[in-house]
Amino acid sequence: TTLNSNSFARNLLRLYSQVPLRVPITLPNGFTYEQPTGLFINGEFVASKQKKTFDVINPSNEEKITTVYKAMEDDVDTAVAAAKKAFETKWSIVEPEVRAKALFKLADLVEENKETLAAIESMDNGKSLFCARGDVALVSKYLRSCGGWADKIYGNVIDTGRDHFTYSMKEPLGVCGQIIPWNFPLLMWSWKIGPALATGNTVVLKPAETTPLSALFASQLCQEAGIPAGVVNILPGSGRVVGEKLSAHPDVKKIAFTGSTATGRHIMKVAADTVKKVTLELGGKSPNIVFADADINKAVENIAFGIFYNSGEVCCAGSRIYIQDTVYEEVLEKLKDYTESLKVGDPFNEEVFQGAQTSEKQLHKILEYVDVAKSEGARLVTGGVRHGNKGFFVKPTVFADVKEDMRIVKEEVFGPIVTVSKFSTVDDVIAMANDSQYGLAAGIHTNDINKAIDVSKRVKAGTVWVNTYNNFHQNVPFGGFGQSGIGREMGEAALSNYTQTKSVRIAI
Ligand code: TAP
Repeated sequence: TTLNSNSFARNLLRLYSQVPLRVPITLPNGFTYEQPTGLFINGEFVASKQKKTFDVINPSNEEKITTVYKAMEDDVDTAVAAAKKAFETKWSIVEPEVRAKALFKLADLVEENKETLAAIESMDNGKSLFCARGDVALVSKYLRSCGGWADKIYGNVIDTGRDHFTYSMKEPLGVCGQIIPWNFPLLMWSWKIGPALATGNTVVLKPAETTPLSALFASQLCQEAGIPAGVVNILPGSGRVVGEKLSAHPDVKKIAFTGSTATGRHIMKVAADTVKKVTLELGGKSPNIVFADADINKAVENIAFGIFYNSGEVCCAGSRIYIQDTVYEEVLEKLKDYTESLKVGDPFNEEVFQGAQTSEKQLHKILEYVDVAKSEGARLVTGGVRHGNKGFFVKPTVFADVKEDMRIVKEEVFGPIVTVSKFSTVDDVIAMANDSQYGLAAGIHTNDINKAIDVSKRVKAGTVWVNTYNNFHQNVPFGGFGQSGIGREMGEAALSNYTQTKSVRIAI
């Protein structure tokens, strides 16, 4: 009885002590802004039906930032119904120019709010302001690019002889469920909603539980941009409840997911019951190759940027470095010095390159991989420890002299840890580079254009960077070969994830 009355009291307390739907938050840089904390459904911030909430933690100081409402299955039903209605009555039937204008306006609003958005992202995710500003810049460019596509979704007139008139159209799919990770919360929000909205779909998006703040803040900008109520719905909540329900929901016609390969595989299975279209952007273990004829100093900067950018929490991180034998010691020495020169710490310090890992779970996962690498016999060149004892910081870490069958070479760590291997011939390094279940990206550093073209052709990866790395552009498709995913984001390629072809034959 005591237990029952205790839980009754707890439920009552939950129902009557509601979290406000907006709270003032003072950012670490001293600025104050208003953070929405509700679910964004049908153009309004609302409490979850069951009044459940969760705390959002700042990974740089381990303190609570705020509490937000946590969506449950019944909230998913409400949001999907709102998105379905908005699809049928508004967004899919307007002149495409209306969608274009709204996306252009949204891009402008992101630009106008760029410092606030970058600061929210740094506070919530732990990434340095330097990285967060880069994300926000790409967000506005990408949304603008989507606005440009919105009125250029064309079908074909197909010659089928004199007795028929035949044409095809590209139609939207309907309500799209979108599930995004915590490493690029705002950027993934834009990669998901941009092409979906441009092609006339409506969305229910679930941000990662660790990082819900920027997507909630940005959904107000959707309203301001004139995107009708119900077109964009945001449901903070857990993957196992909200993500699962979206993947199974019969009124959700498509799932777009970015995250781990294991979760992607699971989502595909759940979505199979209702035969949803599924696009996946998953993990990676991307090779980054330095040939002896490269500009060595530039190559060193690129390979360090390739792994330590965004604290190593990048699906396409160049986490396997391959150095040609004749320059192996020289590059390794320079990489060690360069890595040790990178400033780690408070993301709001303008000089900091690498901020905090996003969660305590990631911190532990990364440090466990340090132990794995050591026990496998990899040579620790630098790093390999936590940085400080408050906040989830890890020193940029380099392991050399690894063997290709070690777990540290095979498995995605998703942190600032890189392995370095030696190779002698082009054929050898291609075999090593392609020996992976993944195929998201690859880097090549050489001054020989023929070698660059040859290796780019032979390496199995969705993106190949030559003499650069982690270099994104809104018009360039991004996505994986092999178990790194299905479908491409950005550029024209992203549009086909959100349209279906209808063929019409008229007998004359
Ligand atoms: P995931 O499980 O893949 O999380 C990504 C998103 O999927 C989150 O929004 C998550 O929700 C949701 N999710 C989790 N389980 C789900 C389910 N059963 N159905 C539908 N959605 C579900 O990744 P994680 O556990 O946070 O991180 C583990 C590892 O995944 C990392 O160490 C890293 O190796 C990899 N990872 C890769 C990427 C990219 S971009 N390739 C991104 C993140 C992580 P919650 O809010 O409940 O977490």
